[in-house]
Amino acid sequence: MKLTIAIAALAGIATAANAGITINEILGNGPGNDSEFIELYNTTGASVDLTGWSIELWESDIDNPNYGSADAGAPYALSGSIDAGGYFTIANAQAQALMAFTANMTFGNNSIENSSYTVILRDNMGNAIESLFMTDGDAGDAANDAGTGIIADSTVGPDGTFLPAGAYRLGDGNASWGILAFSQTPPNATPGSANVPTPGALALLGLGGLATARRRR
Ligand SMILES: [Ca+2]
Ligand SMILES: [Ca+2]
Ligand SMILES: [Ca+2]
Ligand SMILES: [Ca+2]
Repeated sequence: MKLTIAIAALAGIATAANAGITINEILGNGPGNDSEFIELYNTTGASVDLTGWSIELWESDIDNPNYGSADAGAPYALSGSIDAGGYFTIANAQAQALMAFTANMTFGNNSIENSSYTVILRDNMGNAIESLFMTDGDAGDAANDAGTGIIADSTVGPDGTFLPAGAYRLGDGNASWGILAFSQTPPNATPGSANVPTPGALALLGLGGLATARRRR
């Protein structure tokens, strides 16, 4: 028994160490027509080549006939590298203009949809490195990988009865998430720079557990 537990623990550590790159922040439905970006964060002490990596977005509304299909222009093929302890952003032009940053890669408008979706980060071997389920809370909506149900590594939402505009880890690489405000009054998005926990975000967590890192079907 003890041996089994020890092996499981080691396996867990190995998985975390292998991942290294984490989905750190996402804004899918923000000010303007739709400011959108995804931020990755390198938790390791070495630069990582993202060539061949991809970000998938899967339609996750059970009442949508496209449930389980790739959203918008997904998957998004990544290129370039991410520095040790650094960030990598993919964003639409509007988000870059509004938030005054230059993304590592640019995608088109409406690249992240505004109802339940599942984000999967995949490495150059096709391994699922991490998954994030953003949900509007409707019964039946579910995290999935091309239509096959998964238990997402993280689930965020709903925000009231809506899909959260976005989500950010409460500190880079933190296991817990806060919800980004649609208005981009605090808590503000920080594409390409450190995530800063805010009292507002922590209060959200304390009140309703609206954002969690818990696994959910
Ligand atoms: Ca829904
Ligand atoms: Ca959107
Ligand atoms: Ca959806
Ligand atoms: Ca950030």
